[in-house]
Amino acid sequence: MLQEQEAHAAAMERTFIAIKPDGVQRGLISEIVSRFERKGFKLVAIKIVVPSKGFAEKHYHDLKERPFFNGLCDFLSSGPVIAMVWEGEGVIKYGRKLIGATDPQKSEPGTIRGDLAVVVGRNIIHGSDGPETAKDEINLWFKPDELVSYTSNSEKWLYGDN
Ligand code: IDP
Ligand code: MG
Repeated sequence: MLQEQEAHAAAMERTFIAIKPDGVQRGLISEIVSRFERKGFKLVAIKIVVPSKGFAEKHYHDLKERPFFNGLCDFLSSGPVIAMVWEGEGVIKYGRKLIGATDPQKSEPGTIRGDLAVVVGRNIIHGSDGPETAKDEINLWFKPDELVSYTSNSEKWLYGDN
């Protein structure tokens, strides 16, 4: 039992998820939050913020050589963004599955972008693409004391205890 609890704790991951200005303006906050929530992932941080252009450039620093970088950073800083941290086993990789392919034309139906977006420049949501990026992005967007560690009532039903 203790071993299983330790294995569960070790498998726990956190990822950074943001609803971009288009998702907020289109009234899709609750739709997106509910998809992560119903899956069984746990919300450990959330806030609404209008990022500055400089902040957007930091967030997307990996893409600074791409032709769409400037427009992308203008867009991310154009209005309110919902910044979140979600926790759960496999949440980094599975969060990307829930989100779908970068280009909504290629995202499968059933994914967030597949169901709710049409073009790559307005694909409504961001999710960290790996463990290192997740750590960096959580640190960029949140102070440590903004992350809330707690045990959810449903955890034993989601993960079992034997
Ligand atoms: P991701 O959001 O699926 O991780 P990235 O390749 O990291 O995709 O690109 C970051 C964001 O840049 C995308 O979500 C999208 O909004 C935008 N983007 C990516 N490729 C293009 C493009 O070819 N044209 C315009 N915007 C793009
Ligand atoms: Mg990315």
